[in-house]
Amino acid sequence: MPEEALIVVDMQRDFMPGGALPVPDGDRIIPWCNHYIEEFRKRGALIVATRDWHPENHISFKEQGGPWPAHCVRNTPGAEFVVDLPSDAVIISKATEPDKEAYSGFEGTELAEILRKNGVKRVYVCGVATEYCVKATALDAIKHGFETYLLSDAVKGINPEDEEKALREMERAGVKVL
Ligand code: VGL
Ligand code: ZN
Repeated sequence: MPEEALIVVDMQRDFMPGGALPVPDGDRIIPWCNHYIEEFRKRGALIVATRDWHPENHISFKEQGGPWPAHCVRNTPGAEFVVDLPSDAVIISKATEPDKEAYSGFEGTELAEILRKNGVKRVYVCGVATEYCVKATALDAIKHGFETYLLSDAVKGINPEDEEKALREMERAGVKVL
């Protein structure tokens, strides 16, 4: 049983430069994420990829009174992964219901059960955006009792100050920032 899991958060086209909700320089961490996917796969870790998988009328979209432009609408090119995932990667779709927002990969999904069933004790987190979905996922991982590491060279935030704050907040909660 793999004691470890790599959780790649929301590495999707709409979060990259040119996408609907771009994370500045988000594409610069693609090679790092791919590197970790390969390394963790070699050491037998479970590879998990979360994705924002919104319906067209999602509550977080401006048209519905939410904070964000429409992004990562399920089954559209903007929702596609931009990293290379092995065929046995576990794909976790989140925020799939019109009226529910979910930044964390654990929220409203089976992620905690899947990790537990696979014997996972330690999780390593990378992806975007640091101060939103990465932070929420790492904090929930701690709450669920997993030893949690942040691969800080393979995360990217929308706003540098918020990203810095998010890193401190994760550290205070017990996330080990590598
Ligand atoms: C995210 C804003 C809206 C994220 C998702 O992946 O961090 N941010 N939806
Ligand atoms: Zn979203």
